[in-house]
Formats: sequence, C-alpha cells, structure tokens
Amino acid sequence: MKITKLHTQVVHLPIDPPILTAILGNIVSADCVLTFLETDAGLVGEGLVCTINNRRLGVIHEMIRNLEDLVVGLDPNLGGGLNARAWKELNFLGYEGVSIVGLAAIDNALWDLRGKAAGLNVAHLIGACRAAVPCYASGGLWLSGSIDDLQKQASRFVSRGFRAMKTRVGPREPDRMVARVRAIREVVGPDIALMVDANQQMSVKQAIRIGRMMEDLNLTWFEDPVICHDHAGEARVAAALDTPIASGETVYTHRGVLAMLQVRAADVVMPDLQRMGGPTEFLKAGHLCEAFNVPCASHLFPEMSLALLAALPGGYYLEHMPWFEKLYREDIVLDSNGDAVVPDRPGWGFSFDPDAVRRFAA
Ligand code: SMN
Ligand code: MG
Repeated sequence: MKITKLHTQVVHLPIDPPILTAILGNIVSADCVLTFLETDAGLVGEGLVCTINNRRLGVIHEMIRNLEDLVVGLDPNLGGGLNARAWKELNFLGYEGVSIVGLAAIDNALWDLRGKAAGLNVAHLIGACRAAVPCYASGGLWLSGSIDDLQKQASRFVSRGFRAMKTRVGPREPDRMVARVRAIREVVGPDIALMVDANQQMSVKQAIRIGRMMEDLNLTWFEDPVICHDHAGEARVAAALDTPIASGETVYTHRGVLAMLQVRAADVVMPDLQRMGGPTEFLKAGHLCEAFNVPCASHLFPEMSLALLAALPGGYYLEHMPWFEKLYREDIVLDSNGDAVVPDRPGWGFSFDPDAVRRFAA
C-alpha cells in the first residue's frame, strides 16, 4: 500500500459560551486543520491539529500542506520513515512551533491509517496495557463561573459518570481562588479526583503559597503553576508541596519532556499530542516518563490520546475536552469507574463525520 495524497479541511468549532482562561483570555473557538492521507488501497487516515480563536491557523495549514512530500509515496508499513525524514528536514526550521504542529497533523493521520490497515485500534496495534483509561472532565469549571455555577457543573459531571474533573485558578485573590476549589470539593465529596490548573500565571512564591492553602483538598494535581519554560521554578514548587505538580502541555517533542524529567520539574507529565509532533513522539515521551517513574497524562485531543495512554505502562489521566466531539461520528464512552473505554474500532476508533465536517467547514 502507498500513500497517494494528503488533503486538508479547515473547520471552525465555536465554543459557546466562551471560556475564560488565565493565559489565553476568552476562548471563543477551536479552529482545526483536519488532515487526510489517501492511499491506493482506498483506506484513508485521519488526524487533526488546532489553534484557538483562529489565531495563526493559515500558517499551520500551509505548514501541513508543505510537508506533503514527506508522506506521498510512503508505504504505511514503513510509517516510521515519516519521522526519520522529518527530523532531518526540520532541523533547519527547528523542532518547536509550527514545524512540529505540521508534523503532528500528518503523524496523527498516519497512525490512524496504520491501525486501519491492520484492522486494529491503535492501542491494540501497539499492545494495550489496559482496556480503559482514567479520565477527567475538563470542559467546564472555568474562571468565569460563580461558585454556584462551579458547584452545578461539578455535580453535572458526576451525574454524567465522571470520577475526576479539573478546575482553574488565577494568580490574584488567593483566598477567593481557594474558596472556589473548596466549594467544588465540598459538593463532589472526597472520592472524586480533583485537579487545579493555574495556566502558568503564578510566580514560584505565589504558587507555593496558594499550593499550601490547597494541601488539605487532596488534589490529584496542581497544574502549570508557573510559566512553562521555567522548569527550575516548577521543580521548586514541586519540592515545596505534597500535592503533585503536573506540567508539560506546552513543551515540544520528547526532547522537551526529557528536559523536564531531568530536573524533576513535575510529578505528572501531560504531553500535548500536537506539541509532541504526533503519536511517534508522544510514545517516546511516555516511555521517557516511565524511565523516570513519572505518570504520563494527556492534554487535549482525547479521541486520539486515548489509544496512546492505553498503550503506555505509565499511562495516566486522559483529559476529556469536548471541543472536538461534534466532528466525530463516535463518542468517548465512560465505564462504571469513569474510565474512558478503548474502542475496538480500527485506527483511532473515532472518525470524522462528513456531515459535521461540511457543517463546520471554514
Ligand atoms: C487549556 C489549554 C488550552 C486551552 C484551554 C485550556 C488548559 C488545559 O491548560 O490544561 O486544559
Ligand atoms: Mg493546562
């Protein structure tokens, strides 16, 4: 089998009501480049990457199209050849930013294709360690909600079957921020896993102070306390608190994850499939986490990350972000423990719904 063509489709997914984050401000849309790899056998591999509020989408789109020559003519059975070539070709542009996002779109579609060619879900193609993956609700509990909103949303997550959820805090008004997290803990009780994300907006001292104020809340993790490139600062926060520190959504490739692990920047690493550069790199990052005895969670892209976390011995929580679910034919299903079930369907097991793609086409 040979890959004959790469084609793309841009889609605009409104996020309504908009969500308020400490780092990105108001998020009103997720804008994606869907990437399709066609083959002479009729199989098509599908992947996506995204940006927020349509920012720089054209650059990402052009990068993906520009990398077409790396895959056209490739036999999916020799799929490792994509990364082997890309790491040489991208050396001049660099191993961060748009070049890696472009690679991610193609590698995401290539792994879907490899699964489909084998008739196996990507998790089973690799060899899964588990049939379902712990999963937390992330599409809610934003900074903009009142305490009443937070408690209602948290209860709704529990009634939908989630056993874990994440809320956000900002750097100012620590007492008010902690009161919001406490209100969620009170309404969900002690048995629901609760994460808190500061979106990189605190100083080391602010993070340690607010982290200490939350120690009694039994958080599963305190995420991104400080700016993403300050690994030494993250390590200071991690060393000062009993609560596990999670980080990693903004670093690129397994090299970025390795740099974090080497300085013990976080107790949980949560690679982002797009910033890793796709599954090949995500898996490398996951294996590095295992070598350092650090659990590997995921950031965004749940429909693809699910299979990868299932296949990693140290695979940890899947972030259930609902932004992309409107695009797919199939939904992520939770079992009675609130874990996301790995589908038996081939490839990612989640495929784009052509009607939805047309509806959201930009
Ligand atoms: C996040 C990242 C990007 C957009 C929205 C929210 C957040 C997360 O850091 O971890 O979900
Ligand atoms: Mg985050």
